[in-house]
Amino acid sequence: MQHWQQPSYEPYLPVTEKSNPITRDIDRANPEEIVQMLQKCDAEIFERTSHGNPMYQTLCSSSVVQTIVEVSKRVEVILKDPEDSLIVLSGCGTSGRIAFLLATSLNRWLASHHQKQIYSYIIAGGDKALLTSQESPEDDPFLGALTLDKACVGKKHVLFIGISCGLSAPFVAGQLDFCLRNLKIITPVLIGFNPVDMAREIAERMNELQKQKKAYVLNPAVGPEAISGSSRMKGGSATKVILETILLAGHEAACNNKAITFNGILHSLNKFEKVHQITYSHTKELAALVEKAAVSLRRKGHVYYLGWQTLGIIGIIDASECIPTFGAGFEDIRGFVSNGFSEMNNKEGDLSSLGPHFIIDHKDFVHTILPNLSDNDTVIFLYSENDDLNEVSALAKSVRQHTSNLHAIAHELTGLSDPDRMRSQFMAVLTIKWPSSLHKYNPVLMKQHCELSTKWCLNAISTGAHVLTGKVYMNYMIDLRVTNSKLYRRAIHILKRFTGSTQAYCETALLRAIYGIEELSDGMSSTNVTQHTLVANERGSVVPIALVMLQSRGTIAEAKSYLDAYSVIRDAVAACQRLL
Ligand code: F1P
Repeated sequence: MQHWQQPSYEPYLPVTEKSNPITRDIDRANPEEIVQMLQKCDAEIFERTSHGNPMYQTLCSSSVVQTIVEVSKRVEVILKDPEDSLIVLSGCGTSGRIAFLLATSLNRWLASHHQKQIYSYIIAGGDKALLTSQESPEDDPFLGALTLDKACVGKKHVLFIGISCGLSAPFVAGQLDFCLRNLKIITPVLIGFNPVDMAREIAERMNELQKQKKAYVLNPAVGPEAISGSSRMKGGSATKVILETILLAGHEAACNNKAITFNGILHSLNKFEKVHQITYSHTKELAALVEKAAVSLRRKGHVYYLGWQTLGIIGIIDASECIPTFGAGFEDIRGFVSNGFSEMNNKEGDLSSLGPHFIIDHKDFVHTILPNLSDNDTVIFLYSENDDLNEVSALAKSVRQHTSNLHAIAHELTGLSDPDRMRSQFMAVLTIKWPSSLHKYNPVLMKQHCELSTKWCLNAISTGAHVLTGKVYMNYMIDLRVTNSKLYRRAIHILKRFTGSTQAYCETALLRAIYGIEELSDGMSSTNVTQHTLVANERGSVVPIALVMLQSRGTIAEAKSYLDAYSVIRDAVAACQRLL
């Protein structure tokens, strides 16, 4: 049995919030060790058995595979009768971004085959949440229900897939509640990675309805995240694997009459496991990129991902998530995609007028970033053989005039391109060769595999670089932004974990740090969590400040001046423990 599966291991935490024993000392690891730890953590997604622990089902458990079969059949039905039908994918943060990516990709595919585009996505906070963190709408169940209600107007058959890795987002819970009140029209599916008894009550209600095939819950345990609670990593990847398996099976059944079977689904999941193995067989090259990115961040330089098609979008998503995850500056790691918003194809169109966070086109990179690029910056190209390699070469040439620190992650699919010509353009190219036996020249499958592989590489690069710059303590991101109820609970847990103080004591310290006052008024402590998180959104370092206050029994000002002296979180925590 895995260590984290033992009932005594962090018993009060759901799986997605537990700390992973594999990465306990990730903050002391070198780049290669970091990548190896991430490889092991991600391998848990495909774990075959729960080692006799009936509490957990895994992705390949027969009950999970069977539910995937059932949901795929629902997709098939909708695709065969698309009039007045809709498939809605919805989630918050990373889950919403994955929903967006899949819905837009499949709609594009349907359009190119002259079929009705039946996918729609919802992300809490609207399209600006695709590129920036909008955590507070995540806590609003009514907003969730309202948005779904609007999306369903005039539809007779709706398959709703709500994603919440922690099975905890009130926004998605509100939508599921709406579905349960409209079961004649909507079939709801919930995707997440905790057992239902560790989740919101709505998940249990859905579990009951599953027996009558009116609702479905897909909730395998995939193990704790490499950085505790960072569901952008395994949570996002596992969501992508499950949804792509379901949707592809549904499409092949509807368009090619390929029956949806238990073994067929298992086969598709096994292919994704192979994607994991192939990607991580490049540990050394990946570790070199982690190192380069860390050096750039340490020198106050930047990391730029320049990608083509959806690989560019994967880059933008990974980069934007570093801001809420690591408290990174928005300039630190940035992503750009060829053709900007026309490639994104998002519902609200070109958002570039909203400000610098929404400047994502290669052309913008060339105009605004390129002139000041230096060797302190790391540039990583993301492309596959299916992209316009002349365009890739031309941009590489322009970048090389400013920095030699230019790398690429390239996907070779059929071996038709001329890899040597491309290789000479970069300092190093991490070439991932995909055996044709894996994708059988199916363009949808090729794309899915390249995207997931790129996601794993970039998650490793951005996480590894921040770990190496001292942002993480053990495998906890202590300096998290406390911007919604889930993150508020996580912050209190971290304070308890490192100080041994009581829940009440930790919550008071957190609120003092959030409101910046020594004595809380009665009104303040009784205000609801949403109010606290709105204030916390405006403040920096609230959790480290609360931590030092708890350890040193000092004032807010003392805690702040103390933290200013340390840039490495483990050093700050160790030093403040010495204060006792
Ligand atoms: C949604 C989410 C995460 C994000 C952060 C806050 O989580 O927005 O994507 O990384 O942790 O929550 P979930 O509902 O999918 O668990």
